Amino acid sequence: MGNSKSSAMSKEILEDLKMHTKFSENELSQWYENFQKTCPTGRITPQEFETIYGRFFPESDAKTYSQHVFRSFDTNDDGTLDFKEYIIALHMTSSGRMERRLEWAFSLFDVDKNGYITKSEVAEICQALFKLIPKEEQDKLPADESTPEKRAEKLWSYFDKKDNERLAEGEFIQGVLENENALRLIQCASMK
Ligand SMILES: [Ca+2]
Ligand SMILES: [Ca+2]
Repeated sequence: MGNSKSSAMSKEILEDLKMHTKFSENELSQWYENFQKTCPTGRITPQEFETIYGRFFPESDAKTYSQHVFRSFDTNDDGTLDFKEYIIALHMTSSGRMERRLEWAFSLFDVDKNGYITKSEVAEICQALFKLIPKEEQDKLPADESTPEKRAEKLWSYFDKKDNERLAEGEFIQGVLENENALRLIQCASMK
């Protein structure tokens, strides 16, 4: 690189991240260094993300799911993940606080980012989740979860909504908190 400016995190971003996450300045600087190393351009493309993500699911097809995860992390919608988005994502998905993780889950299911989840969005994410389950494990699933369509149907039924109604964030989070099965079904089975 040879450009010293590009290797330092701006004060503004650092302050922002310290405020919005529980990470320390030390941790953030460490991550920034690693991020710059793996990603010299400072931006992760969907293709790079797919490659990174796919390593966690060697026995299944993580492509569609990783695209959804990427979309949920790309908060400014510019088609790439910058360091700030990456750290916020890390914070939300690894947070010990269930509610924070469910806020992220909501953004994952809200495919068109309009602030509501519809039944067809649930169906779309269930399709992607299903592909993460290795073939031999798919065969062992209970009858009412054995296809993406059935899984979506079952999950939607926990929210007490008609097929043409939609879920707001609070309803989604509450519904999942109140029902262990719903919590299980919004996650990928192989990621325990
Ligand atoms: Ca972005
Ligand atoms: Ca939506």
